[in-house]
Amino acid sequence: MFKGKPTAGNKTSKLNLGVGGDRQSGTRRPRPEEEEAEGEDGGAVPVPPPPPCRQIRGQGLSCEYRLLFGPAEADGVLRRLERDVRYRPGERPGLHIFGKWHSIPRRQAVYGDPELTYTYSGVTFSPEPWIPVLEHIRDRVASVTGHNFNFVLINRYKDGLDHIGEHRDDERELVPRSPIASVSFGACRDFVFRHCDSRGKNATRRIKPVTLQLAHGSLLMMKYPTNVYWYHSLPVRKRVLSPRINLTFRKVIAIDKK
Ligand SMILES: O=C(O)CCC(=O)C(=O)O
Repeated sequence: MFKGKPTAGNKTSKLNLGVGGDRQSGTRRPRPEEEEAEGEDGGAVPVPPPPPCRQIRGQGLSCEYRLLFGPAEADGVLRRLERDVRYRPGERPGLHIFGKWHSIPRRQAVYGDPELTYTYSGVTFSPEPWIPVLEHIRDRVASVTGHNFNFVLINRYKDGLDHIGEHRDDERELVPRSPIASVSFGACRDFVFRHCDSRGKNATRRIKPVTLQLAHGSLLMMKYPTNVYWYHSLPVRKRVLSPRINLTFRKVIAIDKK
């Protein structure tokens, strides 16, 4: 099992997601139509209910969180990700921010449909073709949410020192108003949303940040208009010693660069 220690953030509102940890906690009784279906011989076969999901709401914040994979399956998926995902070290020194190249404190890879490209902090990525483990996760997300994604950005954090700074996923290649499906494996890490009006010295409003803990095998659906109003980050957490892999599935439009 791959577990990190969830840490306490004292200035943020921490949501008790109720489906946290590594356990599936079915809090509501399944409706009768979810309980069984008819098998080929006319006998009843159990149909698993969809995983329970929590709504996360704020001013312009609209997310859903659920455990998508049980612990054993999540362990297997993580092993396959560690074995099969190819990160591309050395191809670029990092990200181009305010005219300077910075090395990034994590490893990245992009996979997706062949005709797509995606520009992220000044770097244009061409995706690698889909591989079976990524298709497996993508298809599970589609079956639970009804959304089909054509692109995935993968971030691997070797431990709690690796992180991602505050940003919004507002790249012009994204299909307008489309959701982003964020699937996590490995160490449980804090994930912080901060409203755009409450950032830094020029904050015009006081809206509490929202901290979630993204567990092994979990899915966070970030729905419109979350990315218009809320920045998100994965802060440093020194007590986390094990790796984490996060996959953000996106709907990307092919842009004619001519
Ligand atoms: O690792 C995470 O949970 C966050 C990743 C992220 O913010 C991104 O891919 O834009």
